[in-house]
Amino acid sequence: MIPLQQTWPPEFAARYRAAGYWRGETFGGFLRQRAAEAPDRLAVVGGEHRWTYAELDRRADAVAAGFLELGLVPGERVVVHLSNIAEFFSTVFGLFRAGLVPVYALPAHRITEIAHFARGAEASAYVIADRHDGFDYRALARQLQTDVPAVREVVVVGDAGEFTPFAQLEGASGSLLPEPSPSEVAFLQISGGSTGLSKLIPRTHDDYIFSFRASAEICGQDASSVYLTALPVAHNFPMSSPGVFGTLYTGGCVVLSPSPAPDVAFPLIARERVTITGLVPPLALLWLQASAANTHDLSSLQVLQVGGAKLTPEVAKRVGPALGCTLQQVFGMAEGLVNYTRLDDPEDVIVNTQGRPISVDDEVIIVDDAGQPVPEGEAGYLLTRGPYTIRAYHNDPAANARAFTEDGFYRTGDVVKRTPEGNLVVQGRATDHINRAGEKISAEEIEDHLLAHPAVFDAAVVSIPDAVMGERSCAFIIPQGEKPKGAVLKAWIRERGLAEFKVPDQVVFVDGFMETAVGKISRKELRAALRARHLAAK
Ligand code: J2J
Repeated sequence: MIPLQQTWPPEFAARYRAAGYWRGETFGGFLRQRAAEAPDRLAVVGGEHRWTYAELDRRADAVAAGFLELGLVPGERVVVHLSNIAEFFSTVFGLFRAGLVPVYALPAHRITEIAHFARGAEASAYVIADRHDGFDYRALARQLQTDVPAVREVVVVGDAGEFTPFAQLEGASGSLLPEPSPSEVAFLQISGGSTGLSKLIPRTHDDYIFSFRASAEICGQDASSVYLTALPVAHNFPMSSPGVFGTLYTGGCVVLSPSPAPDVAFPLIARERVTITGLVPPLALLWLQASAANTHDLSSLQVLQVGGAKLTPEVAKRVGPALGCTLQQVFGMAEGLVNYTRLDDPEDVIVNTQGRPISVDDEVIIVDDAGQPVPEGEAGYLLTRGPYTIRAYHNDPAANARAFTEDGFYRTGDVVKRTPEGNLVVQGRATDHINRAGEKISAEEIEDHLLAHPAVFDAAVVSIPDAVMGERSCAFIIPQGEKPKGAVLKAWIRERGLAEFKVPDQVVFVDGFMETAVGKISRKELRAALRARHLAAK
């Protein structure tokens, strides 16, 4: 098994420790501490479950023992593919306690993505719920074990069929293992996949705990905070900015919403007296629309965070008045750096910027094509390095060579400007992915799948501005032989086992890509030209 690592040069690590960012805490350790301090305080509300800190702590121990009884050994990786259910927490804290490494997948992922994560992480187990949103994850598990036989264990919350029931793990007991080292990799997060397939992001206990502890402070969280998980819990934003882990770190309560739809989330806010939640911009828009006819008591809500994609100032202005809370813009990435507008920032900053980094040791530089810093206030590529920004992806030298500078800065791919006060304003991006309502789609990945269809001669997938989603995906296709129907190509993407959000929103057939182009142009230039031509024709 390829060892997991995430290392910072010793002088940086020493600095981050000396500054008190890395405190030697672990996931398993902080939960133990909260449970000792306030055993009866509510930690997690999800479906029928209402678990106190003591209850969550006890369940995590049992599940840890259960995983070890299955024969898994510390250091092995486990793909966790759960939606917003309480068992997500007993699973991941159980894995942390057993020294096993969760690999976080989103509910929308399907066999192609899951097999890719399982292979890349060399996973030996897979945790699912039986069904969610009309989809049977056990069928996916069967396919996974055929495609990736190294996945020897499947654990199922609910009706397990031929697999191991999660209830068996919850009933286990066994001797406890020592806590892992805080500088070890705690889990693998998934990258937005800006080029090609998603990459695996190793995060350590030390660096990640710093990011959500500091985020919780910025967001004014304490033991009285109630965080509503409206987005999928495994996404980095609701997980850590400050999200569910920031909330549990400060002794607050996490409420899991099975859906972000206002008719589900609003009653939960009222019932559980939710104080903070996070949304992507299209959902914020939906909540604003729904607030006009809302009859639920949303008065407990203090902060609505919006991030994952650019929020327009017009929508940003409406949040406070419509929902009676403070808007916080969040511009973050699973690789590390997270920026926030602060709760007491002037309205102009909250509405028009994406905020500033968590810590003074987040180094941010904005450079031009030649890698030289741009004059202050001008737009350029955002590079960053700091106490919770990774220095490398897992086992991917080619991606690492592209994504990191020689002195360890991560190339975010985002084009930003910095205001005189130090707030960042996202202008666009250098990489060619589609940010569809906060979900990132790699153009290259979808093009490769389209090219595998016999009726496709060539394909280019581009982002098109969309009033609701921010961007939608459009596949330009040069057919081969008889022109297929657009619906056939969309179905093809689904059949290839990809997440639904990757199915092109629009398919446009063209005779050729660049009739006037002479010589060879890059895919990036081609996509830009197709987008421009398509928009001009409107
Ligand atoms: C514009 N673009 C944004 C914003 C992210 C907190 C919040 C979000 C993420 C996330 C996250 C944006 N305005 N407010 O992990 O902890 C785009 C940028 C960025 C990419 C990262 C968190 N907020 N983006 O969205 O890894 O292009 O993380 O580089 O999914 O989303 O995507 P992801």
